[in-house]
Amino acid sequence: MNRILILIAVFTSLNAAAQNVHKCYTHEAMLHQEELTPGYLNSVEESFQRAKTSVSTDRSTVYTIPVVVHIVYNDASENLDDSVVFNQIDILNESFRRTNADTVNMRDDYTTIVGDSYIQFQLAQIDPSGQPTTGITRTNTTQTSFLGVGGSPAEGVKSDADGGIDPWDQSRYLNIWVCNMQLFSTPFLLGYASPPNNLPNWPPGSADNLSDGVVIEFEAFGSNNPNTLDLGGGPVDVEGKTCVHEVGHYLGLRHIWGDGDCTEEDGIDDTPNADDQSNQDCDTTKNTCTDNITTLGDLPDMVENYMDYSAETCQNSFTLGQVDLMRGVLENERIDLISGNPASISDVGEFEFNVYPNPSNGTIVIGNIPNESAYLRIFTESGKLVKEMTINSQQKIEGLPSGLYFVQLSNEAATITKKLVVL
Ligand SMILES: [Ca+2]
Ligand SMILES: [Ca+2]
Ligand SMILES: [Ca+2]
Ligand SMILES: [Zn+2]
Repeated sequence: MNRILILIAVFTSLNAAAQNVHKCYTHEAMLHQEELTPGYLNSVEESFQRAKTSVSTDRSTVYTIPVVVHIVYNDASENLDDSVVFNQIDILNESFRRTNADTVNMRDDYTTIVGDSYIQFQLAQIDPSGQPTTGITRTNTTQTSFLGVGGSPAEGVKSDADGGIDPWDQSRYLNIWVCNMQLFSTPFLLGYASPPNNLPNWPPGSADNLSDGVVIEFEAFGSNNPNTLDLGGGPVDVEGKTCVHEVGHYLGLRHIWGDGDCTEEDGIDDTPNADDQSNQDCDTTKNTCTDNITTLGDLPDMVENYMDYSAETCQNSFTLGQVDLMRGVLENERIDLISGNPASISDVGEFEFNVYPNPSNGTIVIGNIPNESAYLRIFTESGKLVKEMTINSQQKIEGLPSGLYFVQLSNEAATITKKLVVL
């Protein structure tokens, strides 16, 4: 399909939804993908159900996801400062760890079903070729808007050939592209994301039409963004929660109202259902569907949930059911993000350990390890695993050839990675 046709298709759906701003295009993007590659929705559904049945019973291991933020800009205002990126990562962390100050606004109805996901985010410290990085890329583009470019809704931003930038290894990094997706100088959508879809029955390459990751309209990124977000009805409050919502999709969550009336729900037992897109604001008086939530029964529509379409100013939590599903996705479909991933390099975390001497001549000692048993992995600069073992105390490693290595230690609390130079 050529660009003009896609743009017409997108524009038609804009008219249909004129009274409801497209805060997020994920559901529409999935429907579009289904047209291109029939079976996609079924595949995502199977993935979702599998995640649901393999939810984690352990909610306390901290998972750290390496993130690369691709700033793709035409106008200087779109070239967001590093401080906006850092701010957005902070907001992801406080939202997913539920340390955000506005949780005090949560109504009592839900306090027993919301919580910390123990999922956190960190700008990548090494790039796919093993080089040090800030985890931020900047691409100057001739595209004034990516809406309809390279595949609906804005897939061109994910491709060098269309004026965007190719993803980093999508199994090892969460790729977030930030760009202009305006139509007639007005943002058409605030973001979209790809739900997990790594099923073995999926033909190789067919998901290329919806390349994995998250895309955010540039004015909706971060809470300290100097640009004003105006969807045609005056300035809108921006608190960085569009990105939280889209990362929720990326980790398998659906819209809390299930993209339909009271007969359609999100597959999560502890989230109250709602009528079709009923909440575009912070209206706490609505109760549009009758729920049967364990021990709680019926609850009002939950405008406090990140996966609603409510205003950012009232969103402050995920439910524990949502937490379990996201953790299940990380432990299955997206396991490579968190396990054996040299990209998840971290010098700070739940514990500390030593690698010495560093630089070394090929013989090192891993010391001060966190507890009785930890799992050691050593990767080369290019990510090749060269040693792995369980260690119980100080461990000597000999015979490492010259080069840059990543020494990674995991226990139940965290995975920490350190750089090692062998001369
Ligand atoms: Ca519904
Ligand atoms: Ca539900
Ligand atoms: Ca209800
Ligand atoms: Zn959404």
